[in-house]
Amino acid sequence: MESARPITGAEYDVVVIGAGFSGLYALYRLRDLNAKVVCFEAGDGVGGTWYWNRYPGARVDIESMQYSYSFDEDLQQEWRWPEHYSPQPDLEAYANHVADRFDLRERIEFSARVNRLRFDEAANRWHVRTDRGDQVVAKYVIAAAGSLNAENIPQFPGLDSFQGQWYHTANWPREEVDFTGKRVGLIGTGSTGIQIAPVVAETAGHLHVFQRTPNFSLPSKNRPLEPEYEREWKANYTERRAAISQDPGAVYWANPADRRSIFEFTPQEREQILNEAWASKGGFEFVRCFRETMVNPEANEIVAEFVRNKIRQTVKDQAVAELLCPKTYPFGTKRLCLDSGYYETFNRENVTLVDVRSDPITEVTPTGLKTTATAYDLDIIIFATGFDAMTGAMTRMNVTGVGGMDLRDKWANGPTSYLGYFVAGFPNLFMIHGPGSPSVLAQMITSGEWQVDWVVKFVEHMEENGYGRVDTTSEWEENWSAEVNMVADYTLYKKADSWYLGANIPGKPRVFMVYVGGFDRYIQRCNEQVEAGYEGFVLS
Ligand code: N01
Repeated sequence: MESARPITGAEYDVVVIGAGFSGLYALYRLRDLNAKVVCFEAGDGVGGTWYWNRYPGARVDIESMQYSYSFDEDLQQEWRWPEHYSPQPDLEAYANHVADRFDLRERIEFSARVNRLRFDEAANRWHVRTDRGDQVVAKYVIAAAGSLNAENIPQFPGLDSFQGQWYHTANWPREEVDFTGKRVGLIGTGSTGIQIAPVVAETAGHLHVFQRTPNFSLPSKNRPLEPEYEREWKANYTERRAAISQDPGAVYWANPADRRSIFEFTPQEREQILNEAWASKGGFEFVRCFRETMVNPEANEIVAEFVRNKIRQTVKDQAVAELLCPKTYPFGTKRLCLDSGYYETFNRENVTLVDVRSDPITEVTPTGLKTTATAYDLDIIIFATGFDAMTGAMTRMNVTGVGGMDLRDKWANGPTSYLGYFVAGFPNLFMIHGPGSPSVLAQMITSGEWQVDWVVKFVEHMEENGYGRVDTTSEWEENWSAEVNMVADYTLYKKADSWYLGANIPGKPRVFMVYVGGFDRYIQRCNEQVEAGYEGFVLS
């Protein structure tokens, strides 16, 4: 698509970065302020995560009846989701529908990636540039650029020499990639690898799955949405959306959480409860069988071993099954995956699991890739190797704040923020789903809506009271970091080398970046600080 002419010299009230679900909602809400707004979007369409991650098998892991906007009653009543867990094309279609229905497109500049953000202290204005040549000035910036946006491509020597095709799943082409008869190598077994493997295996000549760390995956039990189920949701949206805002994961659960302790039951009873949940519930409901799964190592191990046994029962070759069993970190401390037939894929003749923990990948060659022990001939390499999560979208934008401070320097020892929104020394810059926010541990459309509402109210407060600038202080960042760490320490989350800790990126400081205190608690904390007279904010 030919890009429009760059905008130069224009002044805006607000620049929104990213036309994903939060960015779109920000554009919608900012209308109430009558503000002059522009949104820069790197892609040539809306949808953010659901625009970029168009790999085969990409699908949401929260049911679509709730992984959807709540702000407009007509929208939520009229929109029809064909399946419980929507595939990427349906989510992208929904984002497009919302952009059109609410006339949001006119304020979006597509194919314009923000690559420079500079704060002018004297004028309290952000100077924003894009790779398309835009140069504009704005009082406020709302960065809705995504927690999982900056792809991680491991720097294997020789990648440039590869004569086949290679793709990162988060930058998948629109054109269909034909795997028929091809020798395919898939690197990575996180949520993405687990979704793409079964689909590729259907047509590939041979699929090698290069696994460094196995993941726990639960059956999604995805199916077409039953009309009765849809009717029930639509009749009860008000109550259910209200329940979502009271839930730590911003999720509506069909069954109330079981507050019973796992230790009240005999091993046989536990097995029965877990089996019933596994067989009937689908999705993350399984995690809620017992109250202490995510905080007590012994309880966690019982659940972990139950899931390992499911893997052993599903995968016929027991040596392969053992390799697929996660044993080095507690259940759920790396993001849990939902799958549609992942483990069954390893029963296919045309699929081989390669353990690159014991035999690491050393280089890409013109004809495939090499591990320390073996050379693999491949036509296609798929990198399902994840993201420079939580911080990558921001640090890749060349952001400089007060005194020319570079955000990368500011975050050299790990990201800091106040409430996940603000970084001291970077005034008038609001992050949505930033480090220190609940991010992926709360259902992201709802938590994004809530964060955007909070930011818009904040901006309203500033405008009504004639403020030109809002900043926070290092002290308040430290307080918030301490709170983020305190709640994480109460759980088992820090025991895994996960992207929550930056452990997937070589050299990234090991700092827990997600607020695991719960979306409900997060709402409370953000509101408390405002009600306490905007405590922690420096308004001038
Ligand atoms: O990325 P990941 P993802 N050599 O970082 C491996 C969301 N999401 O794209 O674990 C070999 O989880 C790496 O190995 P290890 C969801 O929040 C949601 O899968 O670091 N392997 C790992 O196996 C999720 O958590 C949905 O040892 C290398 C994999 O690559 C987040 O996105 C769907 C390697 C990366 O896994 C990220 O998921 C998809 C190397 N050098 C994603 N470097 C749904 O809603 C990395 N790996 C369903």
